[in-house]
Amino acid sequence: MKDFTTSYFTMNEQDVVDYVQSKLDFFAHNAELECREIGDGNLNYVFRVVEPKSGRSIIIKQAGPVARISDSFKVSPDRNRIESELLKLHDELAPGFVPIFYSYDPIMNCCVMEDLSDHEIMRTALLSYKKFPLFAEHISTFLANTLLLTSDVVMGHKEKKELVKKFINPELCEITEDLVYTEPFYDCEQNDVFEGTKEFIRDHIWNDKQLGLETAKLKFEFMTNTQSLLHGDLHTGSIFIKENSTKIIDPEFAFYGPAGYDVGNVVANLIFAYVNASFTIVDESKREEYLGYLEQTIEDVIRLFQEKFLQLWDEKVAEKTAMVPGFKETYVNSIMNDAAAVTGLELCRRIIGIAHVKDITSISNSNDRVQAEKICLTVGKTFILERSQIKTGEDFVKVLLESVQK
Ligand code: SR1
Ligand code: MG
Repeated sequence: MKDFTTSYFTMNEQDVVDYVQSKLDFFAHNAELECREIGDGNLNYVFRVVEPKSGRSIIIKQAGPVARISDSFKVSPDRNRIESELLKLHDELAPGFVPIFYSYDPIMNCCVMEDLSDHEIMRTALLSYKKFPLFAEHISTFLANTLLLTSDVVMGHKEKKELVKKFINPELCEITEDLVYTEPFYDCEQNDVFEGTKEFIRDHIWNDKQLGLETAKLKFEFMTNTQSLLHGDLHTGSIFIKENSTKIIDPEFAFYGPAGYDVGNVVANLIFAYVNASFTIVDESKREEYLGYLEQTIEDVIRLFQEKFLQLWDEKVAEKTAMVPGFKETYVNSIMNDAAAVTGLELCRRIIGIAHVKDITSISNSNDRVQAEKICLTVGKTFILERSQIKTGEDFVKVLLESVQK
């Protein structure tokens, strides 16, 4: 058996079984265990360990020294510490919305958590046109709690700055700065553009000077506004879901940034599901029904987020100047403007940049895929350029519907 106590190495399935048997007391001593690597994300290795006899299971997530998506991303395995710390904090701030966390190992850069195999990855579920009537309730609670309770509105400012220090995450932030805010907006070598969409991208994105200016402003907002402790990568692949339960996973991109970042990511990824459904549901009435469900979900997420955020503000506000009449409305409006901008950035970067989403890449007819990509880019661009006008859930849906019709 390899030594897990002195120096880090990336584990294979057998190593993980040995690790679980020698380092954890989750299973009985000498339990027969099976392990499979099940990760499908861009960065890490995820192992599911099962004891077939009892049916009990556990997840071990290990950060490798380079990203799975490409060796060119050398990212510190310390991201596993950030993820572990945030899963624990999220469990306090938004109980019930994260997997049970068991342990973190700073030598092996891995953490151990609840197996959520009875849930489904939300992106996959939406691509099978499933509906989750409680999702908007759940995600709005998660967003309002985690974003407000980690901000200067509620926390002591020194205590908050300590948290900023703990969640300094330069390498993962650099990935976001490059992949979300920079590369998609010029003809960067690392971009990965679908051939049929390239001309449209050149004409409507790369050659648009106003868009270039706005994305530059937004990048500096992302880098300098330490408003709330963010999840940092809250797309539908970071959400495990079933009918009555929503669990937010994978917060390794966590850091202090603009609160609208997480909100915008959720909305953009609902829009990817929307665009997918527009092209893949053949039956018109079923298509309209599912699109209507997604429109309503987007509207509800924003509306409920605002309601819960304002309510929580009244209950928890500790900063005197934040009690000044009119301030909380201004504050929420600016989160909405940021959320709109990030919705747009995410819609553009997943089409142009290196990290795509299945919602679009799985559209098998290439003419349809080009059309779908143009819609994402048109909607995305509108969200970025018109962000200051977007305040309510209805506004988000209106931008989507109007841009789809363009
Ligand atoms: C190199 S990582 C590429 C993308 O995957 C993650 O999930 C983030 O979204 C990141 O931008
Ligand atoms: Mg992830």
